[in-house]
Amino acid sequence: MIILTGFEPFGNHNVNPSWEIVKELEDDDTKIYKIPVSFEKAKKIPAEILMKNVNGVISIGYAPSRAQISVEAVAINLMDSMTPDNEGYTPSMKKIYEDGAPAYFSTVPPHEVVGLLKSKGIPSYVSHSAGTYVCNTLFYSFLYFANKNGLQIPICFVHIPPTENIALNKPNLPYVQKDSIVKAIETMIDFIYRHLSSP
Ligand code: PCA
Repeated sequence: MIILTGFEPFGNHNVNPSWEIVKELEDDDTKIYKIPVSFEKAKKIPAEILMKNVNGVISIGYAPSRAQISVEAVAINLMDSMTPDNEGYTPSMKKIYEDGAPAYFSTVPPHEVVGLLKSKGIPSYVSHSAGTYVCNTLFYSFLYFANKNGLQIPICFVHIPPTENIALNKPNLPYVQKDSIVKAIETMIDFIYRHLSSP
């Protein structure tokens, strides 16, 4: 079973393309979760999900100002935001988990993934910061719980740019076709099954 997560809308964005993509990929072997844009909720959800028998986790978040798919290399133990989450919480220089490491690396090799995506003609790059908003908190919390419980699970995070529907009336906004992003995530699911998940 592969777990895919996307987020609900946040800020002034009335759709979150991460959820639109994830919805397309649900099937018998792929379970999907819609994550609230809430620091407190996002830090607790990974524990529940990882208790199930999972082969891998791919979390997706929307990065409105990025122009390509970015595969995150690392999550850091920090919540620091200028804008409130959907519950009105605006943390400043707060640790996600007091007993957590300063950072955890993705357990899916980001350069291999990006190499594979580029070989399929999908523009993408390795990112070294998932930010300090709710996406980083979710990614960190997955890695924190896996680490704490000795779970060797492939866990990764992908930030996606705007899709064509969002860019329709914004002539200067960079975007990537939704179909390309769906193909990118399918490629990552396949990569996890072929190279990383235990039998
Ligand atoms: N993007 C935000 C939170 C939810 C989402 O889709 C982020 O990058 O933190």
